[in-house]
Amino acid sequence: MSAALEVKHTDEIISVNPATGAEVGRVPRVSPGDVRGTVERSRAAFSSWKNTSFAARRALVMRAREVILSEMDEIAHLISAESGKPFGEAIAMEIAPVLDLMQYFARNAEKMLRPARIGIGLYALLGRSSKIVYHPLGVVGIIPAWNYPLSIPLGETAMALMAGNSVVIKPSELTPLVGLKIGEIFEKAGAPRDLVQVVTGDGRTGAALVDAAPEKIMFTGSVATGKKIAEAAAKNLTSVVLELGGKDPMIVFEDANLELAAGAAVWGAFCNAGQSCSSVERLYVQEGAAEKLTEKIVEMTRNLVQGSGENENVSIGAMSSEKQLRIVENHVEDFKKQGAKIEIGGHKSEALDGLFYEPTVITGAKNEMLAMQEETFGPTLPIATFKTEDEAVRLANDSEFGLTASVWTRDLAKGKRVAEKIEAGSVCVNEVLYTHGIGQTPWGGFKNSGRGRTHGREGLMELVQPQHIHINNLAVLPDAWWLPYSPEAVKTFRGFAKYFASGSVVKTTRLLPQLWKRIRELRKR
Ligand code: TXE
Repeated sequence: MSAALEVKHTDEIISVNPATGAEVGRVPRVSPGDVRGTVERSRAAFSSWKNTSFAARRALVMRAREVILSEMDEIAHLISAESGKPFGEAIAMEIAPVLDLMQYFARNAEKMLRPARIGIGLYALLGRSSKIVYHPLGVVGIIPAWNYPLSIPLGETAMALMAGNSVVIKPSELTPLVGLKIGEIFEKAGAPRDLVQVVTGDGRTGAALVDAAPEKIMFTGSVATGKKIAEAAAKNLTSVVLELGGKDPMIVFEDANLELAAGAAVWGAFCNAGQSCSSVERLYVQEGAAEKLTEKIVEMTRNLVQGSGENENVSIGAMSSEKQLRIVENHVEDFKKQGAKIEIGGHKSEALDGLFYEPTVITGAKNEMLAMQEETFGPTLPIATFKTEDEAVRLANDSEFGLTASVWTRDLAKGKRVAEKIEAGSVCVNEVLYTHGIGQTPWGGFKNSGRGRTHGREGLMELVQPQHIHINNLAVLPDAWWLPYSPEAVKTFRGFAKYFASGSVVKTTRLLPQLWKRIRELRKR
């Protein structure tokens, strides 16, 4: 592969189109000192933004949507040029879902973050009440990967802003111009100065952002880098949300609609050239349906056009980097060595220059094989078989990862039962891959697939700090547990343990005479 397709290590990063090797643009590699300055400016922007009304925040996010809509094709071309994905896929899988997420949080964050009264059981009988108020955190540092260079950081940015935070994004070194575009979108939308800033660079710039102690880090990428970030963030007690890899299983039972399941498997494994954290990386089909399903999958795969993302007839674009292509080659080689069969594909595309790997269907896969355990992140679809429901669940859960999964069956009761047994953050029945696009629902993984959640109510809660406000609405008597202690106090505390802590009003009435004695004792002192 030509050197032009590598990221060059100079004080600037040259972004190249992985489909053609052509330069897309150049950006600076921002130094650690400048990153610190950026975070300081972000903190200053936060001090005003945190006081804005939800209406003002909503107006900004909705204006940013308008900017995106007015530049939709230009943005989709940029995504396609930097990442290699088809132009149409950039619209379908990045722009449309993030626009939906933006309008949802713009319209609903206020309601979701409204101060809420909470039930405090018997303490309410003592005239107390409690409510939760949600405060913004401060500076949110967003470190995304290259596979969804617009939708992941932009969605997190919109949510962070709605919660009252300021944002610093360190985009992937493979897609820095899309990252800068996010800053430009908010600038055009009239965001206050320094509210959304973008620092371009590689891992060192990312590490500098973590070291600059923002209040939160939202990271998407590999497990190895996720661990490094968690360790570095711990020095400042910065909390992190980690969206790491996946090895997502698709389980197809004999009673499934095989035509649909085949289409879902082909899209789920090959869209974005297989570089989605929720890609179908392992397909388990019940023995009786294996032959028919495989035939359909191979036939559909044969008809897919691969090429430059600019061509609207292209379904499979280039891979994002040479490093990623090598991983796919190694995994396919391993499948071959271990005795699995390549049904179609299995090579770097010879007919095309650039980083293209043929969509590849493999049968005879076994969980013991390396590529059934490590994340491939490429256009491969390994197929294995199972006999029983229990075996399917066991095979699917035999992984260090647990991001998403899907279960295919016409028996919805079985589908739901199996779904709940799968160790994954998001499990679909008769659907595949796309739930990251539903911004209303929480996104995140079990096991090594991550920590914390993005999206949904749970994701919004990652971007605020809850404050408990507790009020003694009567406040005329001392509390029985105040100092000084005495034998009367100890008697009362026993009563608290036996009656009050039971949660029962009836039992607690037995405590009242003793409670009154103790309060009188305190008042006399
Ligand atoms: O990710 P990295 P890479 C998986 C996939 C892929 C592998 C490696 O299996 O093959 O990860 O991809 C920044 N401190 N996923 O190398 O290195 C870096 O600049 C702070 C799954 O691209 O994790 C980039 O912005 N930041 C995943 C981001 O981290 C650092 C999506 C991701 O880089 C840093 C992508 C450091 N020390 C890859 N080092 C998914 N869940 O979707 C690097 N970075």
